[in-house]
Amino acid sequence: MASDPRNVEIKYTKLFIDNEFVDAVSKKTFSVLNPSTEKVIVEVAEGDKADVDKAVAAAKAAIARGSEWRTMDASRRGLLINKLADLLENNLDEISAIETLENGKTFEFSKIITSLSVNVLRYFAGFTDKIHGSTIPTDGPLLTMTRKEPVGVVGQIIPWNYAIMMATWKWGPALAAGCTIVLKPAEQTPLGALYLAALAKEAGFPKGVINVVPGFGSTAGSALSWHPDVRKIAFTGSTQVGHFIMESAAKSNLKKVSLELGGKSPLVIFDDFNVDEAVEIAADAIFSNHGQNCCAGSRTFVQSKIYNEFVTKAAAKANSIKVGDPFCPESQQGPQVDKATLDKILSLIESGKKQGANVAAGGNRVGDVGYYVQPTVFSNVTDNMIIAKEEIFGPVQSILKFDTLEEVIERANSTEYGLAAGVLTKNIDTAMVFAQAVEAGSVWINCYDEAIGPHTPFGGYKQSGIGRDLGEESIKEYLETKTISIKLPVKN
Ligand code: TXE
Repeated sequence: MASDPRNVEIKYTKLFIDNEFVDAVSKKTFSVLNPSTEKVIVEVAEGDKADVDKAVAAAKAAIARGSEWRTMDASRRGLLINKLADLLENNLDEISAIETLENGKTFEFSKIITSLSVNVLRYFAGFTDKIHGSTIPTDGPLLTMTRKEPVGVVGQIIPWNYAIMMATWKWGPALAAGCTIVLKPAEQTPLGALYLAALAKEAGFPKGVINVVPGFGSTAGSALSWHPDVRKIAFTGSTQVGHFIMESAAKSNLKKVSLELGGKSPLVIFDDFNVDEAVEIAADAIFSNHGQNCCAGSRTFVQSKIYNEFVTKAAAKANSIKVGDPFCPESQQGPQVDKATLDKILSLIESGKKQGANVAAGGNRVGDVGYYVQPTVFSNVTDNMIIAKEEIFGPVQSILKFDTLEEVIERANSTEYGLAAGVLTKNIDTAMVFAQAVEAGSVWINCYDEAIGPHTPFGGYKQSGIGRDLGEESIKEYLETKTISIKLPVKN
């Protein structure tokens, strides 16, 4: 890699179909921008329906009866996934530099996230030969067993906030189950996924098992979710697009659907918890990855007795966060991913000001080049304000006041989202009552955002999603269960 990671060479800019990098059928390209400089990094081939058709055909051939992939020993599939993990690890700095270049997260954070992605692949590599059915004591002289089979070709559509990690979250369980893949990365961040595709080829995956088609949601993404030969679609992104995906699955071929969508997750802080520690946990919960986290703790509920002290300290904490060039080691927050995201965040900040919330810190854009936003803290936020209801997906902390456990459970749950929640208290009863009552797929007690690793299922209640990523549960999303019964001459 170049000695300055900013100058990392971009080697892969075409669609990856059938183990080859190819131009789009239309020959069209689109620009990938650096959110820190607003300059074009590179032009990338723009996939559309014709390219999705080609990629799905390749993926279908790769899983046809008698194909190398379908007849491969499960243990060998595991070796291939492990090889991919090794290659990712060996190229960690380079791929992390690409993530920072196209996404804007700090280089230090990119490296942490890429190494977590290595762990994800290793976890699923270990699963390939441990996926088994059972024998069932049916009535009559029968031997009945279940067999787990891959669902077939899967379409995967991912967002830009963790470009590499989202690809590994989706590829790991799909490959462990024996499926073949067409991935559409987000239009803002196709480069990391293309790099990963090149590593998959180097690892030795047979052609057609993994295909990557960069392009836009309404064209390439939509073509994938409507495709009649795609048997399952896995999506991470906005709740709005989640609705489109469900609709296309319903109206095309009833493909299976798993969705990991947005959130407005509550972090509830009781007055028996150390305020300084709570401020740190709450800041990490909202400001990590510039607030571009589906499970961001974006509603900070603080009990009345410590409310004022918490707000003062939370503002000081936000003011201390260093915003700047994501490749600079001192930077703790880089730019937001693109202009549309910046504009959305700034307009939501304006709505907070207009609706009477108090700006305790930040509240503005930083500079006029690059999509930088000041870490922002709002106090005196009430449940009816837009900033307390809509997913901002930016570095904006909204602090709400509460008095009782019952009240805060009710308010925490009064949202259509249900991805995550946190509670900080020294009282085990309070913690457990909250954890059991809150409608969320992940709940953290006395921490936030911890243990999102390969082992733990991750997903949402209500309109935050359907199905689970990660953990053993995620593999089930990619499997069919076949029941086979054999008539025997005698029961024994
Ligand atoms: O998401 P989109 P965007 C939330 C967050 C953010 C907002 C908008 O609040 O501010 O969504 O972000 C593809 N058919 N989250 O616009 O549009 C698209 O190309 C098929 C939360 O980036 O949902 C990209 O690959 N695919 C979230 C992916 O969907 C379509 C992470 C996500 O884009 C499509 C990202 C269509 N019609 C945003 N339209 C999380 N859960 O972490 C778009 N896409």
